[in-house]
Amino acid sequence: MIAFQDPLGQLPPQASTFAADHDALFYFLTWVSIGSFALVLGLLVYSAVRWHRKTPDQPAASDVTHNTRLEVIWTLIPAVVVIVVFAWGFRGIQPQQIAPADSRQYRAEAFTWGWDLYHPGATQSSGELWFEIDKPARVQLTSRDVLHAFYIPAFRIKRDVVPGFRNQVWFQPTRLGDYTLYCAEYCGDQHSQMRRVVHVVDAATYAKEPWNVLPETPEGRGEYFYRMKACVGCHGIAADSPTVIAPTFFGIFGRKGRLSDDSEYTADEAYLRESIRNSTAKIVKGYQPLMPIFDPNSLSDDNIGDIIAWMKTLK
Ligand SMILES: [Cu+2]
Repeated sequence: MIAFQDPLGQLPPQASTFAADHDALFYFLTWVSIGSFALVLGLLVYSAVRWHRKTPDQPAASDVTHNTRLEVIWTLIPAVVVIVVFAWGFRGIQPQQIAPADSRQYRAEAFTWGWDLYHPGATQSSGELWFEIDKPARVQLTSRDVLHAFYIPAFRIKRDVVPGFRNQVWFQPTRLGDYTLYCAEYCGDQHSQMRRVVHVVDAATYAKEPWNVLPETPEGRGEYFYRMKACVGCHGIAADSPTVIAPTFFGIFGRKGRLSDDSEYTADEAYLRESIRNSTAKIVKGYQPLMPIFDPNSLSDDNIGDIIAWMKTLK
């Protein structure tokens, strides 16, 4: 591993063992691109000024049409640059392919538009991720619906999350702090909502399993799940929230209305439970079945109870 610091301070902090090498290659490419752009443009401008025709009938200053030596040079130099970039990139990507045997096993399942994130051994998902500093972590990646991509810029890792296919990524965090996980594959309307905080913590903090620490009241937990399960992307919580994609949660408990088959519904406890667990069972008139399905690993019955307790406060 080489030690390379971002000379312009334009990149995210280097928070994994992959970052320094990645940044060195990034700046090599940047400088080579700027250098060749300046060289070509400079020669072009110089030639245009130096040898342009001064009068319409001025004869050409030179009748040279071909220079083999020059052509060999301008073919060889880019070829060497391409080979260097390929070799550098290849060498850099190799260690990213195989996770060390002692990696902690995480799991991330993407859906429109959020993430279910599982810590090692956990059967219940959490909304954010905690990693221990200097410990390798492997994340298994699956999608419930469409293409997404697991992207943590501070770790310099990005991997496609493909429906029907298991992908994985690994890294070793080297810097304490909070970073951001993004979806890097445009996946629909609320794609930009697919951001989550990832924490790099010391061993003592990690041992306390902070991902199991939830708000104390049912209403507090309900609001937490509302944000973490990405309900927030479509359902507003104010009386005047937009209701184009999905109904607002304001005053939802006890609300009456019509379903797509014109039957009547009342949003009581049972109706809300069913609609959160199995969103396509009943569709409110005028809406599309867009909401993801939440199985009990993603959202337990207790979690749903918390959400309903919180919904009752929205009025
Ligand atoms: Cu996505």
